[in-house]
Amino acid sequence: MKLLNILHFPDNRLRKKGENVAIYDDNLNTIAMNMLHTMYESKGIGLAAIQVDIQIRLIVIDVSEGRNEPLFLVNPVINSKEDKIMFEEGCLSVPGFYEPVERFNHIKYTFFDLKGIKHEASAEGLMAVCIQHEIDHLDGKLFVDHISGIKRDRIAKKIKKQGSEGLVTARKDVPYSI
Ligand code: QAP
Ligand code: CO
Repeated sequence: MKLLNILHFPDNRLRKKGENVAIYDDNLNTIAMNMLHTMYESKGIGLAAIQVDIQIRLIVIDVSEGRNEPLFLVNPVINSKEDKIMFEEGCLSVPGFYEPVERFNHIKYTFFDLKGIKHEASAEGLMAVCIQHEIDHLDGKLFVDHISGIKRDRIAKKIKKQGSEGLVTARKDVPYSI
């Protein structure tokens, strides 16, 4: 398994959108496993393909205590959302910064698994927030887009200054494609 390089805000590549996955093959599975490995190594609970510079609609999540209940969401879509809440969020692409964001506490969503089988599910609390956060990534959106522009600019400046590139180091010589 490979550790992938996680892009950091304000990298423009985080603004790209993910394409729907059409082929469920070994390549997709390899990307998913490498993303999961990278997320666990980075102590994250969610990671979207866009964050590792792969422009497909794929998310890995694990909000379990034991960090042994991974979820792979391909082409996820939220069909209903209810009950607004404020949730303190962070992001592997915005290391060291946490801000409250308005989200929904209950969602219903559909997704495909790595074999291409469609599922319907519902989520609440942390899991629901995490799915909303990760789907934002697939649309080029970050949690800092939900906070004030002044705060956002200040965070961008600090991340650039600390040269946080490479908190998660990975080979940059292996391109992924699908
Ligand atoms: C998104 O975020 C999320 O700053 C996933 O130094 C966050 O995994 C959804 C992380 C909160 C819901 C609630 C952040 C790790 C991980 C950092 C993450 C850091 C190390 C963030
Ligand atoms: Co994120």
